Amino acid sequence: MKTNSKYVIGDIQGCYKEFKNLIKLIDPNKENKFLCVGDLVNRGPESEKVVDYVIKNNVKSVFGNHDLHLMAILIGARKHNKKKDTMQRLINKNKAIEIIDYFSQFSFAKVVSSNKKKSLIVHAGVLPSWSLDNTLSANDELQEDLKKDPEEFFSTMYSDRSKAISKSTNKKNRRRYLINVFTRMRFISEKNKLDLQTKLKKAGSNKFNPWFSYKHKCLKDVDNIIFGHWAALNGVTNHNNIKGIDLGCVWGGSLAAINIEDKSIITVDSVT
Ligand SMILES: [Mn+2]
Repeated sequence: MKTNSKYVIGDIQGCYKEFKNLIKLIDPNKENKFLCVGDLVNRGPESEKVVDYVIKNNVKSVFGNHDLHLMAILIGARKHNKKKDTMQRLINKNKAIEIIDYFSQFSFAKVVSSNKKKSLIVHAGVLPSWSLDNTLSANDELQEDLKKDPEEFFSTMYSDRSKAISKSTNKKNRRRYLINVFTRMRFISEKNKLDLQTKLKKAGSNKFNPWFSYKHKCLKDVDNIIFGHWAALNGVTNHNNIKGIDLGCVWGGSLAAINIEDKSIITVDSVT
């Protein structure tokens, strides 16, 4: 295994055993760097162990929808859904402040450089019309709001806001839309309207296409875009510079890490 490489790890979702197996493969001598594509927690069996490891080892991530959901629960803006969520043991540990403090350092979009290659890391995606500057300023806008008033941020976060909105109109709706773009988007129309209902490979209507199938302005500024979130794709985007790395570990698939330099992928099988 090469040393001094940089990797991005796919959606862990509480799959601690697979996470540890993958780290052993990509970072046996603790010389490589990695960060996560978000959704560290939920749906899987051991979110509490993943979070412990992440905090102890200073592992960084971009925000996924499930990470934000955990923060909303810990802050009291949302209830743990017993039917769908699997974070009760994590919540019972009473480490809300520590976890919120740590997760608050994450961003919605992050640029990682390795030699001459630049990659943009996001959980779900970015708008085709965004330059890298636009992407990073949308990230800054959200991060500032989150830090300024986390309670307000999380109590107004949940919504299927799907239509784009300009800066001057309604701040809450704009924030909801931007959060949905970065952490939940799969299909989008030419007018930047999101279809947040479909999780499969095909949209419900032909007005909507996968966000990565459009021409992306920010690929002028970065070499690659790396995302997770969309397990049904099984990593297939048919795009040389936009790479999906959610291989559905929590659904019995595998957990992936991509080397940002040569885009090679290393996987470990789900153990469940
Ligand atoms: Mn997700």
